[in-house]
Amino acid sequence: VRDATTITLTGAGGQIGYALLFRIAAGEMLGTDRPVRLRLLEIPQGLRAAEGAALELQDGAFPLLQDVEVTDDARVGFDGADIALLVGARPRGPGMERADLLAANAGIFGPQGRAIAEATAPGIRAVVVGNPANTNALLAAAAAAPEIPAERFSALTRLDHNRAVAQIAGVLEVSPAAVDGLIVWGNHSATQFPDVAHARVRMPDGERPVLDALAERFGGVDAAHTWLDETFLPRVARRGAEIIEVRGSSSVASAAHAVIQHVRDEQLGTDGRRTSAAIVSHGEYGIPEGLVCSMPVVSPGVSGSDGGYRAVEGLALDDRGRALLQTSVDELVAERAAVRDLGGR
Ligand code: NAX
Repeated sequence: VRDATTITLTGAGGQIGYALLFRIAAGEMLGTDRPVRLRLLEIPQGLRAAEGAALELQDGAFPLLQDVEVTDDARVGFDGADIALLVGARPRGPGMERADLLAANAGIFGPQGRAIAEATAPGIRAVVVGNPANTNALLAAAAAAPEIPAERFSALTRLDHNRAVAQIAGVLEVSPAAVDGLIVWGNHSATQFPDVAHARVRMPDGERPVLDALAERFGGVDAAHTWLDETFLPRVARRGAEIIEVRGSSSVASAAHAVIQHVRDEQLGTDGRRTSAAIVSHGEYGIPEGLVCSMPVVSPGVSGSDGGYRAVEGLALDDRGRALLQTSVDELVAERAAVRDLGGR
């Protein structure tokens, strides 16, 4: 059994927090050989809900759970954290413009970035879930510099990735495990680009590119592209809205599941398998440097301050793909411009 890992969860009194905590305590995120210490960071209005979750965690009598602390003080909350799950964010209120939303969250993620730089363990990895996730991650990373390399921050697009895999698996009538190499590019928003160009699928009669399997399914390459453009892409990009419409509330358990997978893959490694995560661009695929943009990634796992997600380079994008990625990148550039000088030091 290894030393305990300290995990700080912000927004621990909220819905995703509630869906996450018990799975972490059960060892589903880091493995059943890793004891965990949980720090639940909330704002004053959320403290009682987080305290209630802490009582229930106690009632789970989880063998791996060493300690739970609930606080509304960021310095206490991030003290010694090895992993930070930044889920708490300011939701869009009635009549709130997107610019107001960006500014309100800049006021959260800038200070949290500073607190992370000052209080966490040297190998800290932070994933931002709270929306607008990519730009919140950019702000937190900027505020944590220079103490913490920007590469230690990521934003969650694994839910989008899973949604895309599930749609492909559904239409081809295979298990999601048979679909490999799909990529979600861009922003965690309706402009995202779920890309199947490099994906492969194991069909009962052999493995092949997803595009070939779709052409067989729809009776031709053109019909496959029509389905991708008119059904698949909008369905994946607007799935969050569909869930709200049907369920009457935003995605919670599927989001928590994606967080578990994102962190597990980053920490324990992907075994060379590609997945999608929003990471800081170094100019890969022409994405402007410094943007937190979803792209294909692998992780060798994390050991000390090494490892974590890195971009998979060299995959070809055709004209359609380039244009779709550019639309999402333009949105990220606009978000960055809107929050420049907000939230930093
Ligand atoms: P909830 O409103 O249920 O919970 C949010 C919690 O965060 C609340 O308890 C609130 O008190 C707390 N909070 C607010 N500001 C805080 C701060 N400064 N420090 C600590 N805690 C703070 O929302 P929930 O359904 O849990 O969703 C959380 C966030 O995830 C939202 O921003 C949501 O938009 C985002 N999502 C992101 C997804 C992704 O794929 N990246 C998908 C799911 C989800 O929509």
